[in-house]
Amino acid sequence: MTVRLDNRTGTTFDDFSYHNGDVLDIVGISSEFKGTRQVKPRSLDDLKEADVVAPETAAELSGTKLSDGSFMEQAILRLGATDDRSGIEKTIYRVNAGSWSDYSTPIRLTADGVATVAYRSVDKAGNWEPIKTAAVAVTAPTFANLYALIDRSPLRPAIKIALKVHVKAAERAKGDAMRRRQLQKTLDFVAHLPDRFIGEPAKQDLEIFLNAWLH
Ligand SMILES: [Ca+2]
Repeated sequence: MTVRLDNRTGTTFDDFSYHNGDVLDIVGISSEFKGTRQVKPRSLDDLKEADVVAPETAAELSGTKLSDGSFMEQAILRLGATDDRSGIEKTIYRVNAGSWSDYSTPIRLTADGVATVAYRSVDKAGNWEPIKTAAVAVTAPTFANLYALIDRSPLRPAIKIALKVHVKAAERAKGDAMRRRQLQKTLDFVAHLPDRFIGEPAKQDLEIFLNAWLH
């Protein structure tokens, strides 16, 4: 196959701005001359630098973070892709071992623990970006997580015990209304603890946790 751009198109050598190694998308009139197939561009407008570069997808996480870096109750993951030439065809993602889905709206992650989100985009020329991943830790509002938070917080032993008594009462509460009342009492207890009994990060963590559960 020969590409033939001759001076009948009005193009001169000096007009031709491409260099050795450039990859071009070319359209033109096809013909066959002495057994050789030819493509004849009609003008320089028929030559375009090809899109050979994959898009780039950026992930942005938002939510309320606890001091261990996990997101309380939920994390929102937004994906934004940019491309150098042809533009974004689509962005796809999957959570853990799930199936791939087209990305259209922000992804809401609520499952307790660390989720691995894989994502990539493709441009209109078919260039796929290598798969990127983001590990997202979420702390769900559960009694197990609340006890664990209390256990790892730097609190005086007596305060830990008092807090756990409050939480135990909430855990044993019959019905949702009663549980909420007990959780509210726990929150009030935390809020009124003097600073010398509870460090700022621990207090903040417990307040974030209980508020998320109560909202
Ligand atoms: Ca591209």
